[in-house]
This record gives sequence, structure tokens and C-alpha cells, in this order.
Amino acid sequence: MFRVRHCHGPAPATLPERALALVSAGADSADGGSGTLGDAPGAWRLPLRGLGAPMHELWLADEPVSRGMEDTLSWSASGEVIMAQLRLEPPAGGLAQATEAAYRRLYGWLAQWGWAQPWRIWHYFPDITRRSAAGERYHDFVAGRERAFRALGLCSEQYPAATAIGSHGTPFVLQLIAGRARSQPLENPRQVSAYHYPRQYAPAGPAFARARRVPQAGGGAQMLISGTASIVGHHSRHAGDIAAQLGETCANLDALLGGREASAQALRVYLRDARQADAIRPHLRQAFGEHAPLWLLEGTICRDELLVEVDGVWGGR
Ligand code: 3EB
Repeated sequence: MFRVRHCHGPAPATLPERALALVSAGADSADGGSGTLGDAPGAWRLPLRGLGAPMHELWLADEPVSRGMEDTLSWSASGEVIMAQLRLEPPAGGLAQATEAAYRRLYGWLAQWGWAQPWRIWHYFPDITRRSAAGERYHDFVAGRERAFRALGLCSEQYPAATAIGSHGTPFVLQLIAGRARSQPLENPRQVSAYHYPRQYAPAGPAFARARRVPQAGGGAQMLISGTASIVGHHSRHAGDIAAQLGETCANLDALLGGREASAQALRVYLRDARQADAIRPHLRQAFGEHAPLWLLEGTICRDELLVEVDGVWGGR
């Protein structure tokens, strides 16, 4: 149905035939970003700096792919899977309103073309922890998404897996993957479901699943795992200690996979402080293995004390 893998070296000038998406890092990365690619449907650049050797992520369908663009919404789809990106310029009416509008547009647009709800959504926007009228900009974002889901009549079992990471660029970028197959939400027994967090973190509980499991046509499944950090229950753990935070994050990932046989296909590791990249690499190798598909990116986690977050795709049962 779909596969994802890391490719080393700078992004190619054209998309491979069956590529749903070729996701590369921002223009200030070591490889200078993705060159001539950039906004073509499927050729998406994260507003984050890649740390280390140039690389990109390739999402492949096993059928032919068609692509299109409607102003700042670009998409690429096979018969079974669709990926889309929506780029917003700095929202005039505030982040909550912009998030609500973006969600209503994306969900309405998918439904109009007969696609089911997204399996997974990524959000990257600037100044995620900056103070705002509602508390912090991340809270504005959470409130806007919550309003959209309420208007759309979603229940928590339908919430997509998600990542929300602070960027240094200007645009607000949303990317999603959806498909014909029914996915199941996975929650983490070590963590309170985000949508049940107490109100201290955001006005409404953040509406996302810890992961969604997408069954594959030939058997097996892909686990699309949300941004996962050093949170136990609903409390951040190990403030200031990135190695201990990584350990707790791995315990959360293990708990989420719940003893299923699973292998990492492509993982993103977000670091609040790019200067910690070299120090964390040996810990990452120890945690995930020497040849694990890890992509290090500079990005701000939505709680000030959190230094590292991991998301990605695991293949398994
Ligand atoms: C957490 O576990 C960390 O609001 O979409 C991770 C993944 C986090 C997704 C979101 C937030 C989101 O609460 C933060």
C-alpha cells in the first residue's frame, strides 16, 4: 500500500515515479535544502534544519501516483493512499482561527473526494511556546483543532496520530497521509491519552492518537507513531537531561508497540538545541541500533522542558 524509507544525499531534481512524497529538510540544512524541488506536489520541504549528512524521506505507493495543486494545498495520491500538504502564511486572525480553518478545509476536501479521515498529520509552525492571549501559541493551536473536530463531529477514536513541532521559518505547514484502509488508534498505557490531559497543558485536551495502526493489504501493518517525548502519565520527566529523556521516550515507544514485533522504517528525531546533536548520537545508536533509520532535525518541542521528541513509522503485525 505504502512504504517509507530514508535516502542519503541531497534530494533528486525530479520525483521518482511512484513517490507519494519526498520530504526534505529546510533551506538552511547542510545540503542547502532540496534545491529546485520545494513546492511541487509531493516534493515537500520541512521548515526545519536537518542536522548531519544530507538526507530525505521517500514515501512510495505500490501503484501509479497522480499529483495536483490548489493554491497552497498540494497533494499526491495512488488508488489507495493520499498525502497532502497545506502551507499557510502567518495567520492574520490568530493561530486558533487559522488552525480551525485549515482543519475544516483539509477534512472537507478529503471527504469531497471520497477519502476517509487522515491516519496521521504533521504540523510545523513558528514560535510554538511563545506566550499568547490564550497562554501559549501551542494552546491556540490545540484550541483551533479541537473546535474543528467538534464541528466535524469527530470522536476520540477517530483522532489522527500527530506531530506538532516548532519551526524557525515563517509558514505554518500541515502535512497528512490518509487512505482507504481503516486504521486503529493505539494508546500508550504509560501515558494519559493526550485528549484526557488535565487543562494545565491546553484549554482542551490535545486531539491526537498516540499512534494509528494501518493494516497492509498483504498482511502485517504500518504503525504511524505520533511525536513521542519524555512524558509519563501527563508529567514531563527528566527536565534538563536529554539522555534520560531519550530513555523515557524509548520506554514510551516500546509500550506503544506493546510487544508487537515491529521494525523502524523511518524515524524523525527532533532536537530543541541543535548543539546537542553530537552528544545524543551515541545514545540514539544504543537505543535504536547502529543502522536505525534516524533523521535528526532541529525543532522545538511544545513544552519548554522537553529537549527531544521522536516520531515515525514502524512496520510489523
Ligand atoms: C505530548 O506527548 C507531546 O498536539 O498534535 C506530541 C504529538 C505532542 C502531537 C499535538 C503534541 C501533539 O503531549 C506533544
